[in-house]
Amino acid sequence: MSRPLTVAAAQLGPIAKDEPRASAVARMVAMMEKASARGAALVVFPELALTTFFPRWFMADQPAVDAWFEAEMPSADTAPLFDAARRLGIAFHLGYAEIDGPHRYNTAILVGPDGAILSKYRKVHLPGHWDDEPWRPFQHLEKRYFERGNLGFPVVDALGGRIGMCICNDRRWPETWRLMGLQDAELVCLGYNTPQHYPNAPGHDRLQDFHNHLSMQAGAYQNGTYVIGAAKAGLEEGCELIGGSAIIAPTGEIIALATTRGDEVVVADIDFDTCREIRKNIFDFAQHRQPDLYGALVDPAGGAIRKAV
Ligand code: CDT
Repeated sequence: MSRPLTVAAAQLGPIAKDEPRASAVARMVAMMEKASARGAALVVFPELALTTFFPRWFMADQPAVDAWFEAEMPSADTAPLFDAARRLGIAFHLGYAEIDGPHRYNTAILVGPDGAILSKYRKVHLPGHWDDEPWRPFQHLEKRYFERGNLGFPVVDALGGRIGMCICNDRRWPETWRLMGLQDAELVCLGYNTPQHYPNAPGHDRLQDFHNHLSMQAGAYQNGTYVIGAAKAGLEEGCELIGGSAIIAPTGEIIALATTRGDEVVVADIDFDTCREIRKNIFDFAQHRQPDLYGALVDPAGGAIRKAV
């Protein structure tokens, strides 16, 4: 049997601090049109795709923070994405800052070709710090501006396969992937904003692209799932963001790769049935997992194991 789908990663180049959402949305609609012309039925956009990556600035004034958030989806600014989905018959994945009553999340949605929201995910592994740290060349205040996501790691039946989502830093954590693997995910969509420079460990700057692909390729292989990773890339307000947007097969192989740090669409043909080759052989969870020995993974004191031995 075969369950084919043509999919796209839509990498965004930098978005300036003063670039209106309508302008970013127009760039994204142009990429949806390109992806559709190349046969894609799904386009994945990056994390926080509607604006510049605002957590790089410390803001004490809550209304100033809230100006970066979306109170409704779709809104007047984002409606053109939903209109394009319907006009082109194409699904999309979008990352944005969500305000829900008193709660604020780093969120991603999967939208069907009819413009209906099929699934929502709120980022769990928030990186960075809480307080103003002016020594940094740029800050990373996700811990301050967002709450931890409260929707788990949903995997839904859509577009002929089982589709899950995670966001940026989540991709570095094996638990993210396995929780979706346990739900038989066949495609994981994710967006990222990853600075080339990591102020806490500058020795890792040369490794950022490697660790990006390492995390996504390992997540794909160890769970027998496709991955579409879409970057916000390039020099954004003095902060260089890596590119490397990629579509990855369940074998862990990269099957499409962006080569610029600007707006770029990469497309690949996938077949959800390929996931079974990995899941029925190497990673047959029912046959080979040993969950009775994995308790420390979910024990809050798990980090103390080594000391206790
Ligand atoms: N956006 C995001 O999650 N970025 C992180 C940067 C880590 S350094 C604070 C990432 O994992 O790429």
